Amino acid sequence: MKITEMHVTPIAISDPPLLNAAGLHAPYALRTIVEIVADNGIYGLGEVPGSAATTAALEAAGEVVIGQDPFQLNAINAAIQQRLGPDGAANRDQTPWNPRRLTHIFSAVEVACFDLMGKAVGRPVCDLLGGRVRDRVPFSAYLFYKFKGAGGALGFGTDPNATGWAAARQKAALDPDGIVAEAQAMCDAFGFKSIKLKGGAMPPDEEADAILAMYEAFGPGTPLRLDPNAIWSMETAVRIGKRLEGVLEYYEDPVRGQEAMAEVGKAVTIPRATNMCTTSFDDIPGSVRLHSEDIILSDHHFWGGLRASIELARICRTFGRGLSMHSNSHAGISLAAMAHLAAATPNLTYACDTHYPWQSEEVIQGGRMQFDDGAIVVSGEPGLGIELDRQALAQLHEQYKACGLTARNDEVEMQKVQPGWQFMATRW
Ligand code: GKR
Ligand code: MG
Repeated sequence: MKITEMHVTPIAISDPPLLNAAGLHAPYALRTIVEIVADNGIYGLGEVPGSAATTAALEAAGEVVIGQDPFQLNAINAAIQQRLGPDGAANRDQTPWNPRRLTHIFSAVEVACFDLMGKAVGRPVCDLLGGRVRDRVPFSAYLFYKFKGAGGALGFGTDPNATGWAAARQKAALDPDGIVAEAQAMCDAFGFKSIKLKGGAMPPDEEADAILAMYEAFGPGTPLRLDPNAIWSMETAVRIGKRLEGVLEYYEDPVRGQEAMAEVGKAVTIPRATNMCTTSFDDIPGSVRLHSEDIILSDHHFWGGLRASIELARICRTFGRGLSMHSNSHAGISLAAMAHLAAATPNLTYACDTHYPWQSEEVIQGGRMQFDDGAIVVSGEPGLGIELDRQALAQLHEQYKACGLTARNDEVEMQKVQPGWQFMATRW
């Protein structure tokens, strides 16, 4: 089997005005969709965080992917690396998301190849990753502080006819009551059993109050997580950590860097998790030496694909790290890939993150994927078990062209609402 075509399509999906340490989500989240077609007519799909640079890099990668056998992932990786050059330094310190280009590009291509391979042999992707250890992949409710509105256009318009979660997700959530209401609406709508609050947006004690309000509302049996995206000082992280001991399931990136995370671990008994200080295989020696975290949030987009994520899982098992999964705003191709990966990863024992409830548009046939009592039921269909909705893809590509965004920049979006606002590596 030979790859004969590779199509790269940037899309923009509506995203509400969600707040985080880096600022405010733009009205649209950018994703890039990759479709790889083989000489037998079978196609495979991949999806990664989008930007104009990602599109250009994927198009360049396409020049060397065409002609390859989709089963030869090592050869494809080597060819892409030769075409694009090696990854630069992760530079994770200054941005809340990971800019490693090669890792991203290969991840998109690799997932599309796995989809293709699965369709070619008539087996689901999880079977190609070692076989499923679970049929259902639990996800967590991912809460954000947010401004009122639905997103989709600057001005954060709301749809007066929205009902259910679509109505709830338009409401503002700027204090503990708002966060509890958001949590209840999201858990009611999707059945999630674990809850994560994206912090770093409000003064730390207010975020701790929101966690304590949820502990009160949901009871001690509900796993709670708080993620300030490394924007707190050591003093704040230790003080707030002490307030939340016995309450949080895990404390995600309270401070910046492996050394600082290790220091928090000496003072606070809550397990520490990261998707910011240990984000690549190069970071593993430092993680082990310092014990910078107890749990690593994997993400196939950022760790270099599905096979790399399985390798990460084994490293986590070897060095006594728990394993959870990180998310950004995404569509169904990513969600399907996350579900197959989690299904085939024995030690992925925490409910995975997903931003999916905050999005409303889809590129896959049949529309939005459904959560069943907080979980995605892993498809037994060949490949990822999804098909491309070509009309929706074309519409979301038009939306990409019309929206004018070329890269994620939450600081610029925040400045539209609060002139002069600036990202700070340590704010509180
Ligand atoms: O989308 O605002 C966001 C998140 O803050 C995202 O950028 C993070 O990468 O979800 C992520 C996290 O867990 O750090
Ligand atoms: Mg995080």
